[in-house]
Amino acid sequence: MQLTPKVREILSWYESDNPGTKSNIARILMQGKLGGTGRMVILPVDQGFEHGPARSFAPNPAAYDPHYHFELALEAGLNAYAAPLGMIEAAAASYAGCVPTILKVNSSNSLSTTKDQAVTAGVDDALRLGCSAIGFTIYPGSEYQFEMMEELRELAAEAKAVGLVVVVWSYPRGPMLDKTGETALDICAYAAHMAALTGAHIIKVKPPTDAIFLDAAKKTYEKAPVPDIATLAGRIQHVVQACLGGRRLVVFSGGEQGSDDSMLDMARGIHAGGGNGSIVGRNAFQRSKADAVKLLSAMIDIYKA
Ligand code: FBP
Repeated sequence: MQLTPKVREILSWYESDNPGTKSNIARILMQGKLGGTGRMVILPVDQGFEHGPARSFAPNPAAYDPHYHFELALEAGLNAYAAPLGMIEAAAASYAGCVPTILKVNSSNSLSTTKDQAVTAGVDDALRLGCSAIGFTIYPGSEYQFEMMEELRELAAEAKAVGLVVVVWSYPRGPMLDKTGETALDICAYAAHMAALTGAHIIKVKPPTDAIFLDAAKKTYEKAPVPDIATLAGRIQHVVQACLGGRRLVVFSGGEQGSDDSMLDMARGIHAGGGNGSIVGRNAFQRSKADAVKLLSAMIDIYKA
């Protein structure tokens, strides 16, 4: 496979990584309809763990079947599919080598009152299942944030040593953050930066609002305002900058079911701000397959432009 100049450039950002990890980054970047562009659309299906099976799959019961998500990722021409151990194991043989997979190695659930996640899979599982990457969530701001970061340190070192990619979901939450704070621009950029500092190759955050939450940061933002903070593109650009000056891949999550138009607007903002793409779960698998493929294709067309 001939890598495009864009993918070669991106690989050059990862100066300490071995050929195995670089090959796996390339595998994700070269896959699907956005292959070679440096942009990505990824399907994450860990909501069954995080929110429960009915809340996740009842809107489109076909999505209870683990095979469905591989088919969706393939039909839509996505770059990768991310899921917890059981989902990948249940379809591993049928789809071996078809689409790069990201094994989600920690998980939370809606029965917990604490902002923490359990480690539910390991690097050995990722290798056994032919995954390109491990995925790990941190909750900056939670009472357990430091333990989560320490777990990530160990798993990331192990993954990198055997040539896997590390994808970090960085979701601020915890006692000092209200709903506004969780997606405020300063907090989102901070969370993305911390993920980059833990050694993530690919960073996943929620799209930021124009709120500035931390009192300690307000003065700085007043003195050095974020250009175009009123637009999603301006805010995305700030988050990209926080990802080691744009030297790390950053993708933005889709959120709860929204209209096609709202998803396309989001993709336009991410594209214009220089983000590397979207990681869209509920807005993909809660629609019928035909509707999901249509929406994802329209998003892909925006990223291709
Ligand atoms: P969605 O596109 O469905 O929002 O998926 C992205 C994601 O990060 C999932 O991987 C995760 O399960 C979910 O969001 C967590 O959502 P929330 O923070 O709303 O519980």
